[in-house]
Amino acid sequence: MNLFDIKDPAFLKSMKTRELYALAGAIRSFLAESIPKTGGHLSSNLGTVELIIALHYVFNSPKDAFIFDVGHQAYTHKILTGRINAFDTLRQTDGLSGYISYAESVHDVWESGHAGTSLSALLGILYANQMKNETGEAIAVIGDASITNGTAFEALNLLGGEKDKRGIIIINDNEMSISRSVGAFAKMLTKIRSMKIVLRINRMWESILPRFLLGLLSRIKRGVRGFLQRQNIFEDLGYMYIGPIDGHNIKGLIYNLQRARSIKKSVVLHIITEKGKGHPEAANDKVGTYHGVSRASKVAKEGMTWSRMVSHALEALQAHRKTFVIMPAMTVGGEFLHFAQTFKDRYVDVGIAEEHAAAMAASMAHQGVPVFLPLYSTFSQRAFDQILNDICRSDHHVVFGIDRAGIVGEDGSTHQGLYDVSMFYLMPNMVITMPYDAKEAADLLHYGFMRQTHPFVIRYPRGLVAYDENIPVQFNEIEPVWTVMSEGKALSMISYGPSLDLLMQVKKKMNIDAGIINARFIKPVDEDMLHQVCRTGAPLFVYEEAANHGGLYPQILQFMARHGYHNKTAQASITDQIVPHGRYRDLLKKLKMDVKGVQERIEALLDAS
Ligand SMILES: Cc1ncc(C[n+]2csc(CCOP(=O)(O)OP(=O)(O)O)c2C)c(N)n1
Repeated sequence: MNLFDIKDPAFLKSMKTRELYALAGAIRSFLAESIPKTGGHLSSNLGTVELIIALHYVFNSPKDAFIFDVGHQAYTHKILTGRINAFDTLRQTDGLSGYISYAESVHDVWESGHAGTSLSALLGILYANQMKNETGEAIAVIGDASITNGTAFEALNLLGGEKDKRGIIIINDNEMSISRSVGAFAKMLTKIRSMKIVLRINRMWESILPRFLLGLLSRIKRGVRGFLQRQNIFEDLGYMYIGPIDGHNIKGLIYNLQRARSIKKSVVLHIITEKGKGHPEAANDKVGTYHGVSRASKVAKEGMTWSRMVSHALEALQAHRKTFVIMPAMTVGGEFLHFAQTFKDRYVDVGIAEEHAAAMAASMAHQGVPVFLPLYSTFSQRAFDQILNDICRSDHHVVFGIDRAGIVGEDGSTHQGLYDVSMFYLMPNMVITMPYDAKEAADLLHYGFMRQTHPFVIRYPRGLVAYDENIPVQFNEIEPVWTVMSEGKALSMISYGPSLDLLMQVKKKMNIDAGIINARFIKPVDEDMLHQVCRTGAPLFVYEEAANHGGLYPQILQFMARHGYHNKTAQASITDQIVPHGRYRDLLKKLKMDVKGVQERIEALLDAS
């Protein structure tokens, strides 16, 4: 069949097993070819092809709700629900989202992007169905790493105790998070999985026995297992556990999904998949390089990622201060692989557990250990309470590396790093910084560990920075003040981070006598510099690639009100809106935060002055 003709998953129902396998082959080939062109989650999607086909074969979406944890592994679901024609726009501006999207399809019933929420969503649907007298099933697909997330455990606890509700939880176990899964839960799954003989025997019976005999056999097996073997954690929590099941055997998947549907209590279906299946490099990748791939680019990009630059500088800092790194599951994206291998005793990957990581950091800091806690800006939101209550309230000296700060582009609304400045601003004792360039980043890192005693944030964006790894890192003393990057009298422009480059371009393009100030210490503000700037009487323009509310601009306005300054002001930032996925430069343009947009804002400001 032609994949491009698929409009709706109903066509699957009449297909023979043989045809379903052919379909899986065609989808996998399509994904392997298409994803590298647009960028996207390669390995996770290559692993879920048969599972998603079997789900749509057995259940009736959207009456039956499919909930995908994170939502990064659901490309086959997008294809079966009629979206293949838009795959060349995947993650592009105005194109198909890389995640589940309410706006795209009625079959998309749970958006997240952040890990661990699917089981809560499942419970939400079960309760909503009860309220609305609806009968649909709710099925959550959650990875072996995401299920170890605290929020997933909270829902697992609740659902297991529900007597009159039945949810189906599918654990998609590929032994991998982005890198290898960590912790005791992963070990437990390995133990169940390592009874490979069980898997092999299951597979054999499923391919040769008729259905009624399979049912009889599984009842006998359960009886024998209950007799001989300790129950596993899921059974202890009140679930019926079915598994391990080969997640690439469509016949077996269909049989077991139908079985799950016929059981009265909540079910955990433990399926074993191969991340990256069908793509030799992705399948053999134990590090996580193929979890997400970037769009193929014709131009060689210069520089190094900010993440790599920071981890490299932190390695150099070890000669001055031994620091411990607590990493919640982002070793690869955060570029800490080399650090982890070099300083094995100073590094722990704690899994997808940002809240835990922050509380643990507070405790280590209280013990006097210098801790570096790298968090993507968007995932730092998860740890709001621990950062506020356990770190800032007690004024613990933890240094945060807030990665992917600002607009992240293709990952979209769930991943934009726009809220951390506001979030950290309201936290007492917190010091917030953002370097303009690599040199300033190294100096701030040094300052953060060697001179600060308060909780300290260094934010840095996605993307590249000019940096040569071969030149030994220099750490220079830095004062907690703003700097003047360019002198000028007609206007003062204030920003932080690489956005300052954009202001320089604006100055050049408009040919105006503007001062440009690097507010590298976002909190606390440099009051001396603000007095100097305000006293000139010149208008002020503040640019922040961050949410407006609670950002630097409101602090400057408060400062001016406190001190009776009446300079005209204007700003560019992200104000009370959701920023979708797309190319970075397209998004800046849409937000009127590119050179042209800023120029217009400044012209209006100067006209009004
Ligand atoms: C709260 C949060 N932290 C980190 C991430 C980044 N992240 C996206 S997918 C992923 C790994 C998920 O692994 P698993 O659940 O096993 O699914 P798989 O990709 O292996 O199918 C991580 C850490 C996230 N989405 N949400």
